[in-house]
Amino acid sequence: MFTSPYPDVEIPDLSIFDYLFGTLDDADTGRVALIDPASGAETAYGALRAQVLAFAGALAARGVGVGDVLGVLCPNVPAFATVFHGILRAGATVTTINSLYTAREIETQLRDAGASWLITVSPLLPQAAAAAAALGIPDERLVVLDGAEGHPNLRELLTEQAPAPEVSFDPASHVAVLPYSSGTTGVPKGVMLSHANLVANVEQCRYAIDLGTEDRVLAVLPFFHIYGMTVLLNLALRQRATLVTMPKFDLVEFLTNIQTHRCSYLFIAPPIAVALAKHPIVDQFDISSVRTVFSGAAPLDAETAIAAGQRIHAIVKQGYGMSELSPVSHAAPADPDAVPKNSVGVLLPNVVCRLVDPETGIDIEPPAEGISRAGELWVQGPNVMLGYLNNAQATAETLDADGFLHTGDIAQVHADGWFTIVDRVKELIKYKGYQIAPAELEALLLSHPKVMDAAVIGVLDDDRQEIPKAFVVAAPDSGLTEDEVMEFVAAEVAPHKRVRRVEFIEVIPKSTAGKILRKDLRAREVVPT
Ligand code: 4UW
Repeated sequence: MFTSPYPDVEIPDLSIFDYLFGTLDDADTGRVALIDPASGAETAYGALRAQVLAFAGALAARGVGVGDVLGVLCPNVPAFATVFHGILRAGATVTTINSLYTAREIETQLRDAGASWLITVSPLLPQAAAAAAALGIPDERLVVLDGAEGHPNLRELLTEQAPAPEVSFDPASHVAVLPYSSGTTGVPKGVMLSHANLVANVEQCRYAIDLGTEDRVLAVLPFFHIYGMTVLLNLALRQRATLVTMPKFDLVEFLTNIQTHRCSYLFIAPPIAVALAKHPIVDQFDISSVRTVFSGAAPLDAETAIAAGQRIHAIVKQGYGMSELSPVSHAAPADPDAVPKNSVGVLLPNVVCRLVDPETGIDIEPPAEGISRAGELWVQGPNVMLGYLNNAQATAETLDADGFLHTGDIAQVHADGWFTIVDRVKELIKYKGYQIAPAELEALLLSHPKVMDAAVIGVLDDDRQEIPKAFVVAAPDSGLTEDEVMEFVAAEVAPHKRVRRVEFIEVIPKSTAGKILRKDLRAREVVPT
């Protein structure tokens, strides 16, 4: 068993609202919490707290409380913070939805999560309304933040000034959020994270990630994904830092926002590090305000990390996380030279982990010197999820009786206590840091009349980016083409889930139990390592 180099921290037994906003003192209330670069509008911490309370009050006045699930389909705008924390303050549960999802995907998640409300913005109303209609969510429970005829909007709800309700729940067992993750196998599942999970992970990160009050953090990673939710919406707000919100990634806008708002701290996924290291346009901007770039969600190679750091004169480092871990378990320490650039750092306080040989089930011992053999990373700590929603079997397969979460990632540990992620044994594919569940694409492909059988795995493209590739058995004489397959999928799923390569084969390799033998397919390919 491996332990953290940090002493344990005390995790306050509070709801996420009380933890973040209950401790707001007079000096904090005037600080800027959020900046919307589009309008230049600034929201101070005191104003944010008032909005969160007012939103909670408006929901409570409409009967929302403990036991209700509300979907949030919204890009990164300051109002996201109001809505997210307002729902939690009302005692209800939030399921955050990727804002690029199609109506079909939104409907699937809302249905699975048991959501009875949906909060969105007008540009996403067509797909939101289609999903809401399919589920029988009436217009008065489909909130359009910036306004749309026949729907409640944010201004209206906040001006009611309804008092925030008295709510009572146990932070340790009450589900705060339901992000969706495919885990180690199958289709996306609701990850039940309690208030205590969220509070714990912020408190753990506070000791391991050197983000402070004076930092201006560019919020380009989506708040709907667990990474942005915890490190931006929760950690940055707890640290009383300032978030500069970006609804979508665009390199020029990204650089412009850093330059204009003097951002000092960036949380990113690896493709942005590649751009910082290589893209010529970076030189046209003054981004000297940036002191730290923190990458996660997919592997970042040392060469890119070093090149990006040298070019922009900033510290570039990595962390590791997973939705089921709320999400952070490992992060590179403040001293930039303490761990190599390809390392995800050391264990956060209050977490322990094991590396288990997937073949033998035997624990890998700490090496006396140098780097250990590779094993599956198992993590235990206060940030480990309660389980998957309505899926005891998937929960039992992922979370063992001792509370260790089997991550499906293969890692190595160095004698000095730092880890590297070297492989993945689960089905999950990551495209630019976003999850793709092969099982979801396979089910979709099988619904095509000309597809007899299909399997999807992650392969590397020419830029060494992981992309989904479909192996398809076409119906005899159907004339099915690669483009037809790709277009069929593209029409049904968010852009990151699109199948980007297709190969027709005679038969999908399967075990006697009918399970797709992904490793046989991987053996034919250049795959991520
Ligand atoms: N190297 C290699 C990495 C890495 C990685 C993740 O979509 P999910 O469930 O969750 C995430 C969360 C990432 C994250 C959150 C907070 C944070 O501080 C941080 O570091 C800065 C990262 O992505 O996908 C989980 C899966 O993503 C892969 C790995 O396979 C994991 O199981 N993954 N980080 N640094 N792979």
